[in-house]
Amino acid sequence: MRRRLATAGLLDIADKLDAATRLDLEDGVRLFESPDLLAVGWLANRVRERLHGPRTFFNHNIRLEATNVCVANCLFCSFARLKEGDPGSYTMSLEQAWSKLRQRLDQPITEVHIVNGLHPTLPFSYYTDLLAGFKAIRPDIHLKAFTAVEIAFFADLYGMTDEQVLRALMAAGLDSLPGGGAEIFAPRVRRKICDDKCDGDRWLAIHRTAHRLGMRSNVTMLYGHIETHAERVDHMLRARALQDETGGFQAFIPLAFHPDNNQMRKLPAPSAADSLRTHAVARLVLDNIPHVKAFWIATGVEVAQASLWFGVDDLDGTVQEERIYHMAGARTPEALTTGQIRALIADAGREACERDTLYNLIPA
Ligand code: V47
Repeated sequence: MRRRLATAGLLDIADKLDAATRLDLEDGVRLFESPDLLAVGWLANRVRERLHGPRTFFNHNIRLEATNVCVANCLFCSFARLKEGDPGSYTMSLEQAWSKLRQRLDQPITEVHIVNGLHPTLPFSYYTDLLAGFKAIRPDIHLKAFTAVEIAFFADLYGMTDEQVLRALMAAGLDSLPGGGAEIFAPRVRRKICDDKCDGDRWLAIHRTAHRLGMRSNVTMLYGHIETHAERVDHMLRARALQDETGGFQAFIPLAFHPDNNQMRKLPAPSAADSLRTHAVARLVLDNIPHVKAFWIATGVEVAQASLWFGVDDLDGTVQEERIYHMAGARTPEALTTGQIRALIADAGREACERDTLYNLIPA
């Protein structure tokens, strides 16, 4: 393997990894630009197996997008509608939202993952009631809800600090923050693709506060549009720096850009090779974030399976009724059963482990 790593121009990086020396921006870019994808994958797999052996985590969750009305105009988004009443716009009543869980009381779901548009006129009580209502239906359910972009929007709209918003939502039942809205932290990219939502520094500051308040969270990265390899690595390094401070991130989740029905539809979707490499580089650069997740809805099931040999140890969950990716052209199923997830992990030669949101194992 050393000869192959040398030919790939990666021997010094392999030596750094062996010596537990951190990779820097230049190393990350070289991993993106090495011609030998399998050598990059081999290095990432070594780290993955050192951390998790063959274990591959997933959870039994549902997804809820309570409204797609959103004042932001992100170029990559196919889900949002600018105003209430625009064709395709919707806002669920609280009863409609709660019924998504109530209909499934026979299923041992452990998590509701909630992401919404930035709705300009709903009262703050809509969100606190939403959380409290889910807890009333299933007191033990974990509520992973509201991206940092939503938290920043609530703070500005309702005249609170970010911390006050987080505390109020926690009092209503919020358990952790999902990783959405991170996109690419670099200001050059953010200005072009999502100028009208919170910037990267505020996104990170909100997660810092959430961690200080005792919550865990995730961090995503939207890749395959206008960002450079250096901007991808820079994004990872900013997440790594916050993780050094707080230790509150559980998983890093690269999200493959889907071009249908949005303002960047002329761009091609990232290739399978790019997806495998991006997950692998994340595993190698992020030496302090325990899990790298392939969101199978975004990568496709086949790439998600292959990624389990490229640094990935988590596949998200059953999901059910996903809209953001399906409105952007995803051809993956809208849901998988836990049996199907177990089978696709086993088929990839890995060991399926059901977890809850905080990575406690759930016996099969
Ligand atoms: O922030 C929107 C992305 C994210 C598109 O924390 C798109 O466990 C690709 O954050 N093409 C929301 N991506 C989803 C998300 C997530 C997913 C799975 C697990 C977790 C977690 C979080 O979806 C947005 C944005 O980056 N997105 N539109 C699109 N056309």
